[in-house]
Amino acid sequence: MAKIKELMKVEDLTTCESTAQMITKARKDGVELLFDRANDMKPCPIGALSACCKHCSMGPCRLNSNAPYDRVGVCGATADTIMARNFGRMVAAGTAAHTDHGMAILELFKGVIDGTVKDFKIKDPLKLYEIAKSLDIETEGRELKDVALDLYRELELTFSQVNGEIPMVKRVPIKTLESWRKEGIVPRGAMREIMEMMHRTAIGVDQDYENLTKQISRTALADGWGGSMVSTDISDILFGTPSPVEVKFDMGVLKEDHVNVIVHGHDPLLLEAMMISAADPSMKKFAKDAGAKGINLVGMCCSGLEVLSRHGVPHAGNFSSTEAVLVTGAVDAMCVDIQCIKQDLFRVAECYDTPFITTNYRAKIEGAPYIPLDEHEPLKCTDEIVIKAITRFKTRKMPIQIPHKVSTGIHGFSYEYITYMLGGSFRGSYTPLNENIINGRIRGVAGVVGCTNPRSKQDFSHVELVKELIRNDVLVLQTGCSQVALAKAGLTVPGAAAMAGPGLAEVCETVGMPPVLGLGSCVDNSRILIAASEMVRTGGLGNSIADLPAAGCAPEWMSEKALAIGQYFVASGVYTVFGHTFPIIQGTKFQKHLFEELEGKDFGKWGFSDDPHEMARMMLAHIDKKREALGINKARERVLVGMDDRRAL
Ligand code: NFS
Repeated sequence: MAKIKELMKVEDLTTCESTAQMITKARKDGVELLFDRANDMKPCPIGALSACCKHCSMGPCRLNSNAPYDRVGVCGATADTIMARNFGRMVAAGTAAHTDHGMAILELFKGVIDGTVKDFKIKDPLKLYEIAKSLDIETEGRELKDVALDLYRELELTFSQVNGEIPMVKRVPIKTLESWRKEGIVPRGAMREIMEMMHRTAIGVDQDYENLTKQISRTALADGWGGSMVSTDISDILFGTPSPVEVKFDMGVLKEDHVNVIVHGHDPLLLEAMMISAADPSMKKFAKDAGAKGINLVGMCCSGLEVLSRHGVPHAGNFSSTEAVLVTGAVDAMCVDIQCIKQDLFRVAECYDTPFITTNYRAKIEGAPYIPLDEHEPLKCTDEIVIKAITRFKTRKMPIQIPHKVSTGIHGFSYEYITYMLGGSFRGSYTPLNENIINGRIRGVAGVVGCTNPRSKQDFSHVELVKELIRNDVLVLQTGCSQVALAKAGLTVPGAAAMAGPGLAEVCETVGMPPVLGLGSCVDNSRILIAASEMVRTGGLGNSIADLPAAGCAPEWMSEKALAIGQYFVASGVYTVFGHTFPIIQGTKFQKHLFEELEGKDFGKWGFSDDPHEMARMMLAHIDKKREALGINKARERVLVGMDDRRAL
């Protein structure tokens, strides 16, 4: 740990007790973590405002909030153009991440249909038929394989379609879709949208922030209703659609007497394959022979979230804890695939003698071992990793210190399960949800999602915000690292209804559900879009997603993927609040456009605050505004049906 001037107090860095313990230990061990680096590296003030343009070599041109608003770059680009261009490229990068992931899952699906991939099969044919039907593919009396092939061909358009509208927009409420058509932002294939976004943000092309914003929305929609949605749906078809399952969270899931294998990343394939390897009797015997009680498979970040909601695999923590978990000394192997993998993990792993393995050709780390995961023989990779882990267990040299904290939560609330949960097998629908919103027991719905970021106290804003929302009768849907924060805080159990307002608590108690529903990884934000569409379709809450008493928030975001998600929620009609920082200069035209004007086009709009209580206030005010517009702002008195009413009926 070289140059750090003054270390911040651990209690100012995180509210996660396990991570706090490990930061303290790492400091004692002389190992630097991202929290310390964040302290040592002040963010560039111009970059933080997105007021720097380096799209050509006449610059880089730096404008900032102190410069006069009419200061322009060498080519004449205004602050609004520069900020919109930068924003567009960030959204394009986030969209590329989700859609490339989605495409890889679709290719796996093709391999399963062709029979070239043998370790996986179609696990949820019902969902396959459902999705096919929703895209107008003939299913009646046809073989599963034929329908699957048609579905593959149709969904390939999500990525490659040059003109027209991508297939999944058939699931968008018609009024929302009409507003997109009016604005000219119905997405074509993601490749086309990302290509055009990159083109339009090059030097001397699109220099009108409003026109750029249209392409930003179109690109982001190709993510939310495209790549991400395909990723979720095909993963469900291949690995099973989640339904509620009890899961253990936090670093206490590591077991000193077991071989601990951590899978961290975003593609469910690695963790699904690892489950097969870890369950193999010969591997189990090998682990026993090495003196272990068994193999303990643990997930982290988003693939961890996806797989836990399908199989109940324990989860050790979110983005800001991935280095800290290595500090326990108890990790016998950490393997990673794509996205949110900090380069420094390899160095920290080396400090604790933990094998660290990259597995995806897209995401290697200089110096780190690479064992390719080939979907045609995935177990070749995962078996080798398990063997490495067992070998490390046998020769453990590092002292072990596992934080004991474990929380248990119920997760895996897919859109399909929510339908069933509310009405049972025969009357499953979103009607009870809508009715409870209309009668005011539930004030509204919020999606609280996204990353953790060492520049805000880990988990703090997620937990504070969600507590305040449920206290105000807002049902909270969650994905990503935010879901992990709330799971660790113990709010994903039905008992957490005790912390909810009386209306929401009553609904939760009746249904037996937690007030905070975990839906999965960040690509599973598409589940929130589908749930929102279903609420519109069910009736009584307006005609477009923008009419719903709903809001979204990513209080501790850090990734470009989060900006893509935020923009597709905004374009879909959701008021979306981001916390901690926003890459924009306040008071500019571009800022006004994103934060105010978009709402006038039947879209949502952006909001920003760095205080979770203020975020809650903003979201509640928006929800109340929508309730007022729908004429349901006054919670109706609960009317009990008496004998006279029954007779009248
Ligand atoms: Ni989402 Fe998943 Fe977490 Fe943020 Fe990273 S893990 S895709 S980007 S940090 S929520």
